[in-house]
Amino acid sequence: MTLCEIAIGSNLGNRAGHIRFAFRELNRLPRTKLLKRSQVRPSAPMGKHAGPEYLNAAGILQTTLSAIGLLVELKRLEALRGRIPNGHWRPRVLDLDILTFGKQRINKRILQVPHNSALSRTFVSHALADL
Ligand code: PH2
Ligand code: MG
Ligand code: MG
Repeated sequence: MTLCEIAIGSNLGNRAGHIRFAFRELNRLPRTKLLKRSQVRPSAPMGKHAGPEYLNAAGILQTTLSAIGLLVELKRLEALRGRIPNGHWRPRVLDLDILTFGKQRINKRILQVPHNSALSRTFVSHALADL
């Protein structure tokens, strides 16, 4: 059983609806429970592709999935909401990032955990402070 922190973001379409969907579906993943959910806050888009304002949130999951198994599920949820892979930091309907996965350190091309660059962003640290 592993505790992990997930960052949630959306800056396209029905942003609040996408975040509600994320919380609901995270709690329905196989072998997984959503233990805590942060508030949802607006935040100015950070990074090179200025776009619409984001809504950001975070949650804590308890899971017996592997980190890669969880990543596959998160990508599935993003796609269900209509996300089309369109490159790094482009506007997106739903972004679900694994910030931490227990004490594991993972350095694969598809997954880096802990997600140190994300953990240092204010829209992530504000959400984590709620948990
Ligand atoms: N996500 C990004 C890039 N910039 N800015 C905000 N405010 N919130 C995000 O979630 C975000 C971002 C890439 O994942
Ligand atoms: Mg992200
Ligand atoms: Mg992502």
